[in-house]
Amino acid sequence: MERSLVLVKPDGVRRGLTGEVIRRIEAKGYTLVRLELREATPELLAEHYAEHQGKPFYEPLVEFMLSGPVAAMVVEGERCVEGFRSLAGATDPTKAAPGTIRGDLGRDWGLAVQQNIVHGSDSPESAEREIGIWFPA
Ligand code: RTP
Ligand code: MG
Repeated sequence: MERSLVLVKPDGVRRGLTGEVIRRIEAKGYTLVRLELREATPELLAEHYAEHQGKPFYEPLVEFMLSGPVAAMVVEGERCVEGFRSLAGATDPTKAAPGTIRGDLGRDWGLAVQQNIVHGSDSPESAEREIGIWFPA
């Protein structure tokens, strides 16, 4: 069965949207197999966001991800990686379609980085890599 790593980012946790994100995941029919509220660390984020190191938004992204607790979860279900990306919507919450998490609940705050409530793995391979980082065996 396919798995995805989903994070409710610090903005989502701060705004009390963790339950709403879980509700949408479960309503879709996916299963939560791990769930933990935790603080990220610079080391963990350097691994998680390795592909973004050196990009202009990398430093503000790490600062944002360290600004409060994150709800980390492993979601399981048929094609759930692609399925959760559909539930999440476009990266830019202003452009994200209504009906999606980012489209319904996110907006542009005019800050240095998109604070867009959730992360979802972008491929089954990324998912296994990210699950290993957040939930080492
Ligand atoms: P995610 O990895 O969080 O699921 O989001 P994504 O695939 O839609 O976006 P990605 O390109 O992987 O970027 C990772 C996160 O970096 C922040 N970002 N801000 N120009 C900006 O302000 C900007 N670009 C990227 C977002 O938090 C994005 O989710
Ligand atoms: Mg991404």
